[in-house]
Amino acid sequence: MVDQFFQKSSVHEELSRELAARRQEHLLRSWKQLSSEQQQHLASQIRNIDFAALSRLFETMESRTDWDELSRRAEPPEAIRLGNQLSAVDAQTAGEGALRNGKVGAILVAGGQGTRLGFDHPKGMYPIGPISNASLFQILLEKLLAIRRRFGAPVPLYVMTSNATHQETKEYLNANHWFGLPSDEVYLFCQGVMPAVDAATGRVLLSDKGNLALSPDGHGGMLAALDRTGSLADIQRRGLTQLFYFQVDNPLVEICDPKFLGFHIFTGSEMSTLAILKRDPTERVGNIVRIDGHTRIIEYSDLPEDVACQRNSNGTLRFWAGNTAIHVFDVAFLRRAAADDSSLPFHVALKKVPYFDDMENHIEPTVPNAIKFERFIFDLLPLARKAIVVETDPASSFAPVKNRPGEERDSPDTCRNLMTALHRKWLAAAGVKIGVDVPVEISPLFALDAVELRAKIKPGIEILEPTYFY
Ligand code: UD2
Repeated sequence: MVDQFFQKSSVHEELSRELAARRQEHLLRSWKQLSSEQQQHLASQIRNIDFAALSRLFETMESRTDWDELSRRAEPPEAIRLGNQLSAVDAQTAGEGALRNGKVGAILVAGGQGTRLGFDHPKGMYPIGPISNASLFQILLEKLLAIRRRFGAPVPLYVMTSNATHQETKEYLNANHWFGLPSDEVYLFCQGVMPAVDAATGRVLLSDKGNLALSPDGHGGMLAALDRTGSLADIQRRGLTQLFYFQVDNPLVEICDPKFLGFHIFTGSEMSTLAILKRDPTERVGNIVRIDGHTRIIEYSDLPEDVACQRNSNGTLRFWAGNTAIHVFDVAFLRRAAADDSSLPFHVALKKVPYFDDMENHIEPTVPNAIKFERFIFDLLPLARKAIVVETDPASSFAPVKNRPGEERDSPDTCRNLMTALHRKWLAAAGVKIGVDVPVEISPLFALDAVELRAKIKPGIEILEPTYFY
């Protein structure tokens, strides 16, 4: 007992010394009220924080990127536009070859907390199928299964979770047997966390007596997490050369689209991005631009409105390229970037973060009170020796679910409408007559695209009531 007591007090002394030097000693304020297990848990959280780096981040956050200056040096990106994809056939062939040779993997980022959606489970579990109510995970994993079947080769899937989503995601996917994917081809890896700090003082916030206020470290956390969890080594072991990257919130994504893969491969691109024509200047997507010869993405919140509103002589938006957050990465590029921890800068965001104050009260702030630190994966773009941009039609590939039902944009309703519109278009192209406003839904396991559907369905049939093809 004495040893244990001595050990605990020496842990406390050691932590107190280190934290006092960083003006973070408040983190041990309730130490004595914690059980030894809670003390160990808090101690390990504290030990995982690089306080020197954190205070550097906090002290330098004002003098960070001058988005205004950068935006005024930006130009529209060079891109393979929808109208002139001359080498599309070669691209399709190159992409299909890579898939058939088992050289392609997929990365699904699903670590976000999905706060805007108001759904208190991992977003991938959200029921989105217009008729089936299939979850985002089901639709996305069945798309991958359909690709696997079409090209007759594994497409290993790496799902990034976070401390906010890992356990529930693991249980859900296990309970659903990975929606038909071989379990040894699906990897869950957990991204890192960053503490939230008080916006005025830089002091790390406690979420309760025995826990720091920790949040996922941004989808850019993928780079370090792939390395730390051994996923990058597994990717290497499998001999994968390209990774198709997509977000959990977009069920229209054309996962492992061979044409996009092919453009990436035969142009020698190291990181490729699918772009959509923005609907309006302030659409809440990142802006793909070119600065000093490098492709970069300036988030909508960082692009000055007057720059976003600039138009060409023909009236089209000068900065037209919206970031779908659909990428292809060369594995060699990711390995090179992962070897350098400074590859990805932290972005800072002023947020409302509930915390446990000095008087041991739980506070729900009504105004933003804290700074969160996140890395964005698209900040890898300027490090790529070549980073191409390929335009895609949003109607067939982009229907994100971000906001609560009833919201005007990027809501479950707008997403379901876009899914229904696309599948109605496929059926009409196959010669099927569909009643006005009759909802239809096509499972990826029935048909991945209009061509596959046409080969499976008899022209001339009539659909007059809600129909789910699966
Ligand atoms: C992202 C892009 C935006 C545009 C839009 C397209 C950023 C900052 N903005 O907006 O430019 O491309 O998507 O839909 O990326 N995620 C994690 N871990 C994290 C944070 C996020 O896995 O720590 C995942 C999250 O599960 C989701 C995706 O990344 O799949 C995007 O998440 P977001 O909500 O942060 O980005 P959003 O939707 O504001």
